[in-house]
Amino acid sequence: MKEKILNILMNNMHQYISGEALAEECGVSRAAVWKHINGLKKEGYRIETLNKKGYKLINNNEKLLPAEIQSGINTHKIATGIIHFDTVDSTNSYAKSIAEGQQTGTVIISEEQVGGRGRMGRQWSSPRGEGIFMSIILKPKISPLEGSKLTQIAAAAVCQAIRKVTGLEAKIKWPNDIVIEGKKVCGILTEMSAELNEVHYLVVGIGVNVNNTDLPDEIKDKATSLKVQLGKDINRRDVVCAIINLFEPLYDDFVQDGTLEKTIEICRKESAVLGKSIIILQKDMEVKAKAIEITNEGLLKVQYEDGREDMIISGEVSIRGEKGY
Ligand code: BTX
Repeated sequence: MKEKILNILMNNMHQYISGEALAEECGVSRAAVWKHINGLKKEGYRIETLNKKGYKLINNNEKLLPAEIQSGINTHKIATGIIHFDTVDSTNSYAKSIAEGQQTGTVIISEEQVGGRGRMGRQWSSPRGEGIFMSIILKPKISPLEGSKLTQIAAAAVCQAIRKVTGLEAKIKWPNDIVIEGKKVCGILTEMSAELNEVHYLVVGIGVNVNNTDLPDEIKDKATSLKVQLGKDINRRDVVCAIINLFEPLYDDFVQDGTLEKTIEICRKESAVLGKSIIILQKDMEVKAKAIEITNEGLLKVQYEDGREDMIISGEVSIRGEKGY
């Protein structure tokens, strides 16, 4: 109901709509309309109320507010609960702090992060209002050994979402980046709380550079944004909704039917590294190899220069293309 009221207000942006008209269109009482309007205000929407005239939605400056996202998704579990922040340390850290008490699929999203994190203690640049910073809390009944598969599922969903919304040729740089023209546009950080054979929860964190134009000097050479690539602003909400809508079926395939088939098909088809020479970076070591296959389990099969083959599990590994992808 809240989404329906929001939709009507959005379609009549900057105009007053009477409580009576809203009540009639939604088939509820005026008191119920008032209750939902208050709910929307609490979520951050600016709605003006004027006696006798009704309610008017003021431009929300494209914030990624929960009801707005929910009106653009068709999922059953993912993002049925959304917690929105104007600012937060890290959506992954916050998600972990509340995960025990949340149901699977809860999404944390923020307009900015002041302590955005990458893997192994690295930083993730997260300027206000420009990118997407979101984390999904998941509680699948899987073995902890399978946790990294969630990164592949998220990568497949984000890659498809970017292609669908922008038409840009996004590629997956195994295991956790999405790149365009060899530059990083998205990073995925999957974190897990588990015992030896039981997962308590996983948090899949997704950071996408959307409307950034001024990327920090340290990453300028290797990072890009959708806006830089497309030459125009992109609606962040469209990208968020597409990610959520594309993530759920791939996730369901995995947790309900135990199959990663579609995910791996996408990871192979859109791979930025398969068939290419890469450098594997692990702790202080750098080894040259060729990426030859992504297995059905989501591992990367490589061949070293001496001909030996190896299977690489994501986790502590990064790879770099010899030619910069
Ligand atoms: P990563 O360790 O693979 O990549 C981190 C590296 O990427 C940094 O060391 C830096 O070189 C580069 N980098 C930093 N910021 C950006 C950026 N905005 N665009 C491109 N490159 C960048 C990747 O880790 C995983 C990132 C996950 C981020 C999400 S955002 C929501 C959630 N919350 C949170 O704190 N992290 C995740």
